[in-house]
This record gives sequence, C-alpha cells and structure tokens, in this order.
Amino acid sequence: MNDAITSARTRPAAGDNSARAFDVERIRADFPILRQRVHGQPLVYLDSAASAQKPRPVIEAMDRVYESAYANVHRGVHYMSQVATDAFEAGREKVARFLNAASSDEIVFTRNATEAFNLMASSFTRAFLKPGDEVLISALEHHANIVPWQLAREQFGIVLKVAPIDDDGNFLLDEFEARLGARTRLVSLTHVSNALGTIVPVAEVVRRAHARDIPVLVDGCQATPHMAVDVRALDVDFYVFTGHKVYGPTGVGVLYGRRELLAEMPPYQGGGEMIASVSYEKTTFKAPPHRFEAGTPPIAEVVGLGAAIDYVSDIGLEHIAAHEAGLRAYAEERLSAVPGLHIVGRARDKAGIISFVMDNAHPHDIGTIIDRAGVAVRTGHHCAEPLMHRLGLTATARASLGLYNTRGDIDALARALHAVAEIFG
Ligand code: 7TS
Repeated sequence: MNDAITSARTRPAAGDNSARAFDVERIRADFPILRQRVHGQPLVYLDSAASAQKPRPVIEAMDRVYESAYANVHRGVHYMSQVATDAFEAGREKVARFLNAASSDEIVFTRNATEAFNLMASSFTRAFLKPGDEVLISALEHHANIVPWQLAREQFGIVLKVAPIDDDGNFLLDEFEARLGARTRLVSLTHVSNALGTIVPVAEVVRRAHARDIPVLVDGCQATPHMAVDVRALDVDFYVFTGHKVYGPTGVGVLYGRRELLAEMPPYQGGGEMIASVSYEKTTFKAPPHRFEAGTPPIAEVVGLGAAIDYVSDIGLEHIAAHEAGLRAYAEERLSAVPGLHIVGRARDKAGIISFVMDNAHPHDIGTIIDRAGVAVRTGHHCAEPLMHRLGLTATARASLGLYNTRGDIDALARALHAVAEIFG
C-alpha cells in the first residue's frame, strides 16, 4: 500500500469525536494541486461546490486501473476483464454502503448528476405519469433538476410546480405541503442549495409526501461532500449525486433508486450491456441497475469514486461537517466586516456555501480581481437562474468550502475583498 493511502487509512476512524481527529494540514498534503501557485500567489481554492479537488488516493486508484487492472467489464471471460469487473462492481458496493442503500442493485451509474435527472425525467415519467400529472420541485433547484422536467413537459404533457422559499432562502415546509395535490406523482428537490447553501429538511419533506403516497427524489450533489447521508433513514425513494464534487473523478454520477420502483421503470437508453436478449422482432432487458447502464460504463471513474468514498469515510463525514461549520461561521463573520458586502442566503440551516454581492461591484469583477490574489470563487447565476430571479439578482459571487480549506484561506478571501471594496467603494 502506498504512503498516501496509508496516511488516509491510519487516520482515526469515523465515530472518533475528538477534535484532533481532523488534521487539516495532513489532509491538505493529500491534495497535490493545493501546492500550486496562481498569479504568483498560493492557490486559495474556494470553488469546491463547482468541483472539488482530488486527493492522491483517488488519482492513484485510477492510475492503478489503467496500469494493472484494465479491460472492458461484464463481457470477457479473460482474466483482465474479470479483474476490472470485480473492481467496478466493488465501486458499486462502496456507493451502496456510502448511502446505506439496502442493496447495490439499487445503485445506477450515470455520466453525472445531470444524466441521472434526465434518466428520471424520461424513465420515471414514462412509467408513472400521465398527461396532466404533476412533478413538484423547489425554488432552490439547479438547472439539472428543472430543465429535464421541462423537456418531459413538452414530450409527455406533465405539469411542473414549484414550492417557494422565503427571502432568506429558507425552504417553506407548509407552503410545500400545500402544493401536494391529487395529481402530484413525484417530489424532486435538492438536499442542499448550490447557490445559497440552504439545507432542506428532507426527512420531513419525505414524511409529508409519503403521507400522500408520493415518492421523493433528492438531489444530493451538494450534500454528499458535507454530511453523512443515509437513504433509508431519510426514507427517500431516489437520491442523486455526482462523483466530482465528492472528491472523486468527473464522468461518473449516481442514481440511487428503491428497488421496487426501478424495477417498474423502462430503459433510458438502448444498446449493449443493458439487454437480456436481442432479436430484430423483440428485445428483452436486464434487471436494474444494468438495464439503465447502456454501453461501456466509466470503469476507472467508478473505481476512483470508490477511492473517494473510502477517503471521506475514513476521515468521517461528521468531522468534515464540523470543520466546515466552524469555517463557515468564521467566514461569515470576516465577510460581514467587508464594507458594502451583503451575504445572500441567510437560511437557518446551511452548509459551507457563502454567496454574496457587493455595492457597486459586479460579481464577475469581484471574481476577476480576487483571482489575481490567488483566490478562486465562482461568480454568476450558479446554474440556478430562477432562484436568482426570485431573489431579485442576476448573479452572486460564491465561496464554497471543502474539507481542505483553512482559516488562512478565509483570511486571504477577506483581504482580497477588502481590496475590492476599496476600488469600488
Ligand atoms: N445539482 C446540484 C445541486 C449541483 O450543484 C450541480 C452542479 C448539479 C446538480 C449538476 O452536477 P453535474 O455533475 O451533473 O454537472 N453544480 C455546480 C455549481 O454549483 N457550480 O458548478 C456546477
């Protein structure tokens, strides 16, 4: 076992609640990219909500696939194909354990979260919705959980409804419940808002939807990097996340689906790997999850995702959550002291995402100026244009935290923003 993996593995196991269990400098040493300088300054990476950086064990696990255990999966009788298939299916088992799914058959691999939503909007809709039936989303959604339903609306005549938020970005449970009707067939909403950081009370959403026999699909893209997720404790029916935000590679996403619901759903795409038998007259399909995985899957990426899951699990999601909560409080305090800066999104329950605007300075100017100081934040509508409109904005700047961020990173951000305030003040 190499040093990087050993260092991750010998950290205190999840469940050890001592503060010393989380050693941010040791974690940073696992991320080669954090040693880079940009514009002559140390890189201060505060854009993990867009995509997280990768620790060495993930990079090395993928290298190992290509160097010593690579072939196509599920097809070959030969040795390499079996080794690759075992590694790929071990990745599925890791994802199942990560979400506490009842079975790895409930884990479907997709290209990213976006493809998982398109799969749902196509396949779930064809299985369970008739024209005029409703899908209820929230006002916090990323475009990935809006646009696929609009495409389904055009194709199948379904109706898209939206549960509102308040001006602070809080999800409104009673307003949500009031929109559950006789024709609601699915609730599809985010666990954590990528633009504001709002944490949605998913367990209570599920309780109220299930009281009316309505299944719930949750977008966990911004939750899985920051908190432990247990799909059975939450009692969700579907759960989506994307590999690259949880310190894994791009090119792989996950759709968890309750076995009995997946079993009723028709294929999303056709091709190799997903069939039981094919003739020109009639083709039959495999059972889930393979029914939904047409073509060669992202083999090294699934192995890399498994390594990322091992990495965050070894550190402990509860330690990561506590570290980021402390940093967020510190950041909100430091940023509030910047003249003319306004934090956007003041929900009661938030993850490590801080959106803000500044008087007289466009978010793109903020982002461009602080980049010169080595500070990376995202600016724009964050693929949540309807949410921006709801808040009366077109864009914000957004600092998003990862497990490797430090108070020093926040200090660098605050310093750079004070400089922006001076320019535009
Ligand atoms: N859902 C949420 C909540 C997201 O934050 C994102 C990506 C997606 C879905 C889509 O994930 P993908 O892997 O399919 O692209 N969010 C962002 C972001 O906030 N900045 O860049 C990408």
